[in-house]
Amino acid sequence: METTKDNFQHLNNDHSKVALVEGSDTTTYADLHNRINCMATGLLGDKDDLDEERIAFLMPASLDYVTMLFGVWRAGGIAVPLNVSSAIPELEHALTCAEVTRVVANGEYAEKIAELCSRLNIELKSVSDIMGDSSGQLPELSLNRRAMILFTSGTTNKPKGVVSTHKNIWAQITTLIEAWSWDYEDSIPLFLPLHHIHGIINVLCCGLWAGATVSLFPKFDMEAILDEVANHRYNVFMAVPTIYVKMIQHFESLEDSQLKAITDGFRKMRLNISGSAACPVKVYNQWLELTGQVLLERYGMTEIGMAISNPYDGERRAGAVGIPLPGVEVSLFDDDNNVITEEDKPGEIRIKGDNVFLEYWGNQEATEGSYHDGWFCTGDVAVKENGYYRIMGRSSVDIIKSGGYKLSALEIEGTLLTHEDIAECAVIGAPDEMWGEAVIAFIGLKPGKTMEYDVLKAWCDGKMSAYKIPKQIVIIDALPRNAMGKVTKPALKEQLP
Ligand code: MLC
Ligand code: AMP
Repeated sequence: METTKDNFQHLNNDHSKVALVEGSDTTTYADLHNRINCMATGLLGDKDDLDEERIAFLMPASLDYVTMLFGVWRAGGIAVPLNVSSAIPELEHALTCAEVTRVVANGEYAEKIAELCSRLNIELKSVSDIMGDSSGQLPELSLNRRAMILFTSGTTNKPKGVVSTHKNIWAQITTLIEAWSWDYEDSIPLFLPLHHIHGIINVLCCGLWAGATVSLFPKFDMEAILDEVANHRYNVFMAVPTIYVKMIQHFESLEDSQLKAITDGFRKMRLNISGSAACPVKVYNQWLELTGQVLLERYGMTEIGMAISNPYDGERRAGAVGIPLPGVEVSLFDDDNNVITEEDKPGEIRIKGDNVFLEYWGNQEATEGSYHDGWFCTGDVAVKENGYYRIMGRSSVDIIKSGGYKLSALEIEGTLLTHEDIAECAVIGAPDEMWGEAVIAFIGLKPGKTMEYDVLKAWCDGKMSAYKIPKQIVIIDALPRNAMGKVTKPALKEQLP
């Protein structure tokens, strides 16, 4: 039987290389290994195996976060990393949907979630409450066991829980280790949210698998990160396009010497990667001009990890996502489910491979509906041009990508419709230089009502994560509808101010 015990070799060895940096604190691989084992032992209590118990944790990137993720894995549980910026109704959905039985959080995050845990009758503990003093016997786990649930928005109202097995995670990591030449000498900053695969798999897990050093930031603290870049602290950098746009804008405010120090820091790196949303060609060119780095763009999804990437060695083409990663099968299909073999003809991207997730937790219908003939259907449309895939967009107008976050227009509409003055509404993503797409809500009010944007924004606060709150509202007499009564969102896009 293939088991997880051979994974993360560097995390299984007692060596003194620094694994994590957090401010001025460092943790070696040996200390991290011990801490994870103590956590796994504490989580087990008197059990031999957590048997896929769902254990959620609400904490930003930190030593505790890493301890929880790997501790739950080693004890045989399913890790459910929660979004630290979620509003309470969103956390409630995640906890109930994944049937979580224990939540781990410290300090302000424990305070945030305490009332909810008590209402849902879920045990809430801190890291120190659980951590054992020493490491005990840990279970041997088959690679086919479930390991993690991440929430992803889709064409349904509420986010679905994507279940990945240890084998899926192993496949998602090892393909990137090979394709991007991850190395023991690498050093990378991690500032992305840790409830999504970009931060979890591409940065944290690949870094620790390779034996590299990962510097943790609780959020994208641009000045602190750029200071370290200027100090030549990192040789690999991974971010969403919005972050490159923000840095390029920030560079305009710098004095020449500061700018030179930072751009030199990037210039000396071995790799800069962009993904999670389309990287505009303009940004690719600006980054090249400023730093000399040819951005490597890649394409992925929560359900599949990374699937397509520009090559590490070879042409990194602007506006394209490249070729299938090792071990990942990619095909384009037309509307009649026929494989497209010729170039320049668009079709839906479908994926096969060990990287593809197991199921949506507790939602067999959605799981079955997302496959066709054994292929996972991504809903993304692409075209192959001179051997490279180029993403053209998504088949659903109800999915928005803003700042690298996938948002469901239907979920945002569902919340807005609970406002007592709103009669009808439709949410769309409008092209935006900074965010890729910005959330815009078209709102029809009940008779005699008026609405100010700031008042609605304040009302949304606490009901949804800040990045889902519409950036703009358009008050409209009546939403355009087709003969079936369905709102025609493309017509709305044409009415954008
Ligand atoms: C923040 N804001 C956003 C936003 N993030 N608005 C739209 N979209 C977003 N993503 C808003 C806030 O509500 C706030 O509004 C204002 O911007 C400033 O907030 P901030 O918190 O100071 O912003 P910042 O820290 O700069 O955050 C921007 C960001 C962040 C780009 C760093 O959004 C981020 O970390 N995005 C990465 C998401 C990610 O990892 N996606 C990967 C998913 S996995 P106001 O009005 O209050 O000022 C995946 C698969 C794959 O996609 O292929 O990788
Ligand atoms: P998520 O569900 O949050 O994992 O987001 C996955 C989605 O992000 C994909 O289905 C794509 O729509 C989008 N995406 C990821 N990488 C890229 C990219 N390089 N270009 C365009 N879209 C991307």
